[in-house]
Amino acid sequence: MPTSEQSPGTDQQRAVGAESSVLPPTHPLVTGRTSGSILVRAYRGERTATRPIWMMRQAGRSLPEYRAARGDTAMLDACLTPELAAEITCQPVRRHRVDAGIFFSDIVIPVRLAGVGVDIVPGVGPVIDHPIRSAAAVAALPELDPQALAPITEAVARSVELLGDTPLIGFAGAPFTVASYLVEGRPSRDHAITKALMHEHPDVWDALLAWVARTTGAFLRAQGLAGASALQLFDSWAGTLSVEDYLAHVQPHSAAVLAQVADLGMPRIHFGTRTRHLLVAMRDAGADVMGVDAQTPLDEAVALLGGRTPVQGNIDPALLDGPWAELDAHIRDVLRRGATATGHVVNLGHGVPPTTDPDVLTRIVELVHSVPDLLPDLPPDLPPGSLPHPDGAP
Ligand code: 1CP
Repeated sequence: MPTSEQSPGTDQQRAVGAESSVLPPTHPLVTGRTSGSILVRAYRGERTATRPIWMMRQAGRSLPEYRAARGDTAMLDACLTPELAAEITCQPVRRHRVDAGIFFSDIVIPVRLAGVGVDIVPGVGPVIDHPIRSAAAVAALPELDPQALAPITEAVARSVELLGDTPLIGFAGAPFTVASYLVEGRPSRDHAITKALMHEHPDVWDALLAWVARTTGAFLRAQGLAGASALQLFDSWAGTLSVEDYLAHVQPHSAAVLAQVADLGMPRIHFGTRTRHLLVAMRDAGADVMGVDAQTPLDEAVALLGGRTPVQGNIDPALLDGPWAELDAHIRDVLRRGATATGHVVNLGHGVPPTTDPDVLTRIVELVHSVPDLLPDLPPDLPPGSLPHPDGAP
């Protein structure tokens, strides 16, 4: 497996699923249904003749068939209704012919399943009944009963059945991003209350993130065991942290989540926005693949990571509504830069905006599949940080 020497975990932990004794014999990585897919091969650091593509937030808001299937069902109820969640998971695969399904769920689902009062308010996002800001509130957080994950296991199994040879990607929110909702109580731009708790009460902070890591790790593991072929950890808001704060207060907890699924032997992808300065630290939390945001050119990300970590990304979602010629040129540039990686899975730099015309997404998939891999020589193993930081920081 071509990952850096700095990345924790042994070769054995990254062995292909077929060699993992943990996965059930019916798992698609074990039966071979998805282990030879271009997605899994690219995640494992192989160059594929056609670049695989999927898009974050490909399921959901941009699709009329999603709005029809969901009807009046509340978002979190839809996630916890296995037939519906599986149907919504498959919709973008049928329509766009993407190379993976992303499980239809949300990062707050394990929090809800543990018994914390949380809802997704239309037009707002996750809202917590009683924000968690004290030692007492953290101590009172309920432990997730593994039985509560039954609807997740069932929805994943149904999705995998419907997807056939197309791999399913499972996901979870990373401790910092999930904790930021728990502490703030709702979406926040600056995460000020969260960062105050981190600095003023580091013990309370650590206890909170350890709870999130256990809870969200169990959610992620359930998806892997039930049939997902890769697992992505979303630390969407980690980019607002300095490297120092990330290393001291966040990385150990994200590492704990990734360690909870290491023995499954499936690719683990780690992603956050505005994380150029954190790419190496996030990889070193135990990721096999790094998701790259729209602000970081892929070839720079590859070099920062030392040249051997497969990457995922990074079409700029801001260009999706613009002229096709500009988007076409941008996608070809992404493919050129991505060709410097050992493995490259094409994606957006962040999620599909709800207003995006679905036909544009289909056209993107067709374009990516029509461009043959450029297969230049791989770059030498560059030391991390060999390219200047864009902000002039070391
Ligand atoms: O009413 C609706 O339709 C709700 C919109 C919606 C959807 C479709 C939310 C609310 N979540 C989801 C599904 C979802 N969430 C998926 C699966 C679908 C797919 O990707 O195709 C995934 C992977 C997520 C993950 C998620 N939820 C993240 C991490 C990814 C990212 O975008 O950075 C985050 C931060 C959330 C929280 C969340 N849930 C929903 C919203 C609107 C938000 C963001 C709110 C904010 O701005 O803080």
